[in-house]
Amino acid sequence: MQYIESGADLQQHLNRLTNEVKIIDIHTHIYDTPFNELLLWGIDELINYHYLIAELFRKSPHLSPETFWAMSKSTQAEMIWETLFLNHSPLSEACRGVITVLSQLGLQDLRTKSLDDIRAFFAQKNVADYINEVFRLANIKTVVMTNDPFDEKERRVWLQSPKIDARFQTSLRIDPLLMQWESVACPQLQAWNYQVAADFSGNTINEIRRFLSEWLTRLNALYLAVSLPPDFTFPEASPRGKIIQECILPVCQKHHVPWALMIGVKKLINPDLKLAGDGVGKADLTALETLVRRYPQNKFLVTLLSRENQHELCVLARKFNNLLPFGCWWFLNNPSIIEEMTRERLELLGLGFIPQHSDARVLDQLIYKWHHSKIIIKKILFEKYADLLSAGWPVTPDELERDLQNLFGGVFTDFIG
Ligand code: RAT
Ligand code: ZN
Repeated sequence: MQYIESGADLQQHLNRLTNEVKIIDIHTHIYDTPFNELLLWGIDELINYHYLIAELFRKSPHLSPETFWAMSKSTQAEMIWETLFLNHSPLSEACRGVITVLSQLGLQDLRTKSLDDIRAFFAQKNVADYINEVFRLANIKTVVMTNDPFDEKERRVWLQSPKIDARFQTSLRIDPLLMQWESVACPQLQAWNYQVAADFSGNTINEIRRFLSEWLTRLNALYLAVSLPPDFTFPEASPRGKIIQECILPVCQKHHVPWALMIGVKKLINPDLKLAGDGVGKADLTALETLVRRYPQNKFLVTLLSRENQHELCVLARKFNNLLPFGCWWFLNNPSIIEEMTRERLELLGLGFIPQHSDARVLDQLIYKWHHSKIIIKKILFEKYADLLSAGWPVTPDELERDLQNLFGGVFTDFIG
């Protein structure tokens, strides 16, 4: 058995293995080609990312949201490019991401290029080939899409039984069912001929179950997902509490799929900013504790938006093996916080967590989200394996490879079974 005995060797093996490991990206917002315009890619989409739109408004005190939203997408991109990249150095994580993508795609001498030069570079690409190129550069094995039957454009595609590339896996996302039962989900289900009533009379519960079952089956979904506010509580005497208890939990159990809870988003705290207008709040994890304790037959994938909740989540996961923490979500997907969270999770959970997901909304973002995250994860892994070596437990290259494959995919596939 050949052990890795020096820091230099450890570094070398980690460099090689983090480059080579194939990633399962368990939460994204990208789509395969049958979804047509829902698949976002290219420079204008990259620049119009909602993370950057929020940054644009900070730097443009005289820009009104109405004016901005009335512009064409290309004019919006020009304004963001000029404001965030040319008039200031693009130091934020989301800005740097655009630069990483362009560099990794092979665009050289970026400082000599205009936005139109960059557009010309993308104009030569064919989307099917470009998906291959991005997956190769980011070393992605599969991505899990976020599939929302309440999105009419997406629903229409699903009803035509599209042929989906096996690299694109699915998850059923049902926010309106829990967050807007009376105003959106109930009337929508009625319009789709489910026999439901806002007051849950008659056959409503069975019909909601039928809706969930049909869509889990239609999508062949790996999990069911929902994003929840920080004040989420459970149990709760509300439509949300009732649907969770009587529909979500039993249906997930029956289909053997985990329920992914993404908790901590304060929707539209600045409505003028639209998708860029959401905020964050610290959650009370008593609700999650109750769920994982009361429903040992259910599996829960959980990501929390507030930095302050992360330690508590790790402790809860130590007590309940039906709970799997995943990713550094949204406002946490920044080097300093990824570093802190990854270290904390390794210390409390060993290799029993999913360190990252990309949340890519634009195909090309897979490149930077993974490139940036892997640098940090590798750094923390080096530190932890070096500590283990000092403590008297050197590992072999094969063991290192096994561990990395678990972190970047195996833990998830084992959990979903
Ligand atoms: O990170 C994001 O892009 C957010 O806008 C959300 O999509 C979030 O990740 C979610 O899935 O709700
Ligand atoms: Zn997301």
